[in-house]
Amino acid sequence: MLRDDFMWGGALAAHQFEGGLHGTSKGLSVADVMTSGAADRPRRITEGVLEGEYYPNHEGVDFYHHYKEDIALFAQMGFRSFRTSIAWSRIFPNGDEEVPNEEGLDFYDRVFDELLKYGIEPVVTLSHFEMPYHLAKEYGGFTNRKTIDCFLRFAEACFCRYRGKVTYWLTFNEINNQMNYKADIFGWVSAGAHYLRYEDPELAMYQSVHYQLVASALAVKLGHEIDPNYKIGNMIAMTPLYPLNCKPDNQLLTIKRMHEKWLFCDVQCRGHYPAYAEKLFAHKGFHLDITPEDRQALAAGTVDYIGFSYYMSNTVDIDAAEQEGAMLSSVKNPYVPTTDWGWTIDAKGLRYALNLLYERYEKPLFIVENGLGAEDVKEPDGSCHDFYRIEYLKAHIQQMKTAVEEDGVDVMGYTPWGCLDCVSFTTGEMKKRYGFIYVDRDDDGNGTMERSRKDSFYWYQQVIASNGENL
Ligand code: P53
Repeated sequence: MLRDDFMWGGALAAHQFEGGLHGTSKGLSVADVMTSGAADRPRRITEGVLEGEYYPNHEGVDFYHHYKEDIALFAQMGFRSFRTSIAWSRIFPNGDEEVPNEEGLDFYDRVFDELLKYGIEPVVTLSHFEMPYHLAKEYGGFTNRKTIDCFLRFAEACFCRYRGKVTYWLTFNEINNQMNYKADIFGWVSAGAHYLRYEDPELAMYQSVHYQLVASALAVKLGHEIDPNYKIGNMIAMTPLYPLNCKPDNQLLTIKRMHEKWLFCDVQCRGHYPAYAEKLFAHKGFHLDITPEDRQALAAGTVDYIGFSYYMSNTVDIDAAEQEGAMLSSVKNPYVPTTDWGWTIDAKGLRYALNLLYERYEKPLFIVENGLGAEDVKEPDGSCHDFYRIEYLKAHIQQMKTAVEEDGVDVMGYTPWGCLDCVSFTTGEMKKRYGFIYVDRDDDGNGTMERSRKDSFYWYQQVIASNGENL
């Protein structure tokens, strides 16, 4: 059985669903200069907002004006929690102001009040891929130590303002994605930096990651000082890796490649860099700016719980890696199918991930994202028969329950991604949908924004009502 107070809900991120850029005091964020793309056509990052380009995040699915209606639908499903993020550039439009922006603060007051009215607990990510554009442009984002102070001013404004309304916080969304510094989009949204433009992109990435880890730790400490009841977690993209076979080199490669995720979680849970990271910096000759005060900060700011996303597993093979010379690649796993966007569908991988995390840290785990991106069909009568989504979620919830009931893993909650259809992060598309609630909006920005319930809406309603017993 899951805990009685299990936090069933759903998850979204401000830049992907809020909209509310035009006609408000919100500043541009790094997500606001990203065009739309597709599975085979990467999103482009433009120099500011250009005439004639389409930026899907500017309007998202207009939660800014639909929040009452949307939250009522979440309540109807029985949500006990809702994970969202605060758009940093709504609170500090440029990021380096001294004083927060009242209109922005007020918006989230209204959103949190509306959630609390229905007994829905907000779970809030401070930074989900949406640093103010000005900080990226003028400071180089987190490659610059000054950005730590800007982030802390933002964190403080939120921690002080929403005291008594929000208890559960997360610092940086999927902080480990930027390890793939060769894909520009990850460094851009996580750090506000184009790592590839640096003389040594890998060095720039590790330095920036260090400043983010310090910022995260200082925020955890500050949050606890402002309210000792605050529960503050980290957030990693947990894509567990399997070795392709029992070749010893593949086993070792898997350990090595998992370090790309563990590094972040190790620092945020244990409060210091693991030995393999210190060795890596030494071997590469990276003399990072890590002060004794930074190390104290990391030690004093360990997280209360671990938040993570789980969508898929990946598989590694030493021969393929050597051939491509690309250590970050994955090979095909013959035992699991893939989605239309090429992500593996592997429910047991979730149980595996939960075990890996719990064995390593023994901290409560919160699955703050999971789901299936698929092209849905809305029927003329407004219904949507997304049985494939139900199948995906059901299998994952079953594996989560096995991890709790048989393996003894402590899971606090489950908030599937994109509970309301929203703009896809990697492709900027609308047609890659995750929601229980359909939104009438297409890839070119056409549509009425009308909301309607999919079959999965009614299914999830009974899952929550039975605390996961009736799947
Ligand atoms: P979209 C990679 C692997 C797992 C999760 O993604 C990932 C990524 C990409 O960083 O991102 C998370 O919309 C992210 C959300 C995002 C969601 O996955 O590209 O935290 O912002 O929307 C789904 O299908």
